Amino acid sequence: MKEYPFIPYKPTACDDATMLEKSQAYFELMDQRRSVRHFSDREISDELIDNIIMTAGTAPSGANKQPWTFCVVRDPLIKSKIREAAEKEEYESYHTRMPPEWLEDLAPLGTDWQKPFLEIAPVIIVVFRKSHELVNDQKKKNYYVQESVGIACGFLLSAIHQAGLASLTHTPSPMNFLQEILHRPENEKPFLLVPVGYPAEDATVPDIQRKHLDQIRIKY
Ligand code: IYR
Repeated sequence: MKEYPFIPYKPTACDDATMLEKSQAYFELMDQRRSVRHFSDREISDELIDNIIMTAGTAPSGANKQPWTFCVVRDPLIKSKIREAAEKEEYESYHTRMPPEWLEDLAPLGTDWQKPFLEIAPVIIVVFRKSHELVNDQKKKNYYVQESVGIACGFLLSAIHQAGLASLTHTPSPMNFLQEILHRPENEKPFLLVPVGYPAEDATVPDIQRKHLDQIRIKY
């Protein structure tokens, strides 16, 4: 197998004070991001979504396999099918599958089995992970797929927020129905469903707190 040619790499370095300023500004921007469950139906452009997805596609991945597909759903009929299937699973989850402890943990957040945002948000991005590629009918394995796609989703969420839009990480469970509704091939499995849009005028979010730095960082 041929090696890639190696090219010089110079990240956008600047002086220490500017770096500190930029890192502070980025933290403050990301600290504003919240999961939103109440969306406006206001449209967002294809170009905006394409830039966001290109940003997600810059994520590192095992052996640079980029084992992801981002489905952009705007079609109201497909959105209503997704809502119907998701609510069916979520109804079962909330009523019979989630143990009491899980329901107790969710109660302060006010979630339930109903997911109107799946029809209201103008765009749903459904992220698929590719366990392998099919090259001439041969299975070619991908590596660290969960990690790679998880990182890409992080990039996706930060790009959505940076553009000034709201999103939700939604994981109806199980979510195989997405593979069927979106006609994805056998090597693609649904990973995350992300409604994207403007928050509704009267959108609210729970007043949660982030853990303090001392609770999440250990120095050696
Ligand atoms: N998937 C369900 C339940 C849910 C689970 C967790 I963990 C959350 O942080 C939020 C919701 C739902 O979307 O309602």
